[in-house]
Amino acid sequence: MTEDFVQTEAVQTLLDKASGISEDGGNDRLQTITRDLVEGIMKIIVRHDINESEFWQAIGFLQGGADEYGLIVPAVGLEHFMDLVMDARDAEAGKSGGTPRTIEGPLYVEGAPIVEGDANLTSDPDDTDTLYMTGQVTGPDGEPVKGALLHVWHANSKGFYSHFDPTGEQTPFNNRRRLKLGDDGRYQFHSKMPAGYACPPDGPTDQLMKMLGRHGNRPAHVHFFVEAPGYRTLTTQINFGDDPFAKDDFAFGTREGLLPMPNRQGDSAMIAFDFQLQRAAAPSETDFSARQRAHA
Ligand code: MBD
Ligand code: FE
Repeated sequence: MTEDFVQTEAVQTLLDKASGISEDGGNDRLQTITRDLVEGIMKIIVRHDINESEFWQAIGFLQGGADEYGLIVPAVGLEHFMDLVMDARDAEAGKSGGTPRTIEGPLYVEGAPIVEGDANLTSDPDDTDTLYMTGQVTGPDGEPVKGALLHVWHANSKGFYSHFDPTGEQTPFNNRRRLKLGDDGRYQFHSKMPAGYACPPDGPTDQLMKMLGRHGNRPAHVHFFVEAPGYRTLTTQINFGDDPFAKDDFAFGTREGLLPMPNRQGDSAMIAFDFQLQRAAAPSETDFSARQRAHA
């Protein structure tokens, strides 16, 4: 059998009906996308001779993995692909420059405390080195960005994030803050050094990675959203350049320009990192994406 099977009248009629494309009502864009999506799956079934057992095995995986979609999506490269798509669309629209974007990941929590000045992000005891980070948020001409809010979140020394910690040991918003910056756009914080992240052992993502012959590890990293009036909201992160997984991130979040070397001395590490924002070309560019996010 060849993929031409999908082009037969019986299958094409099925697709028209199943996607609602031949109905008067319904959402046109959703009908078109649904039709293409289902047709794509049909072609894959035929191309790879997928039998009934394998088909239901795949459905079962998607069902069982539902609460790990936030992890499966970056693991298979789709979240990074969205960054590549947004970069390419920006380039087409003549929008360039500034700190590169990179994936948000599934572990942001809304409503972290808003703090000013030299901030401590870590509420809980954690027997590890201290990370000191400083830098400045500027605009395209190097002007300090006024009134910025810098969202920061990272894991603890076990690689666990507060609100998602399987040991249940962390207090709310540990290693999560929103830094309210002044007119000079400068920020400064310290916290307990994060360790790299590993997918929950034997969970759906971990199982998939093993079956693909891959690992489920990320290097130690710190996530950021940077928002400021008149500027495009930036989603990014830094990964530690000296981590063994720095260039082997299962989530494809590490990017050139986002891989600083921590300056380690004794029991502390310093990272200086500046953010450059693009100016918002439309008010909507100061918004966050419509992604559903956890809240405490
Ligand atoms: C993380 O901490 C993360 O940032 C991503 C992208 C995926 C899983 C865990
Ligand atoms: Fe992360």
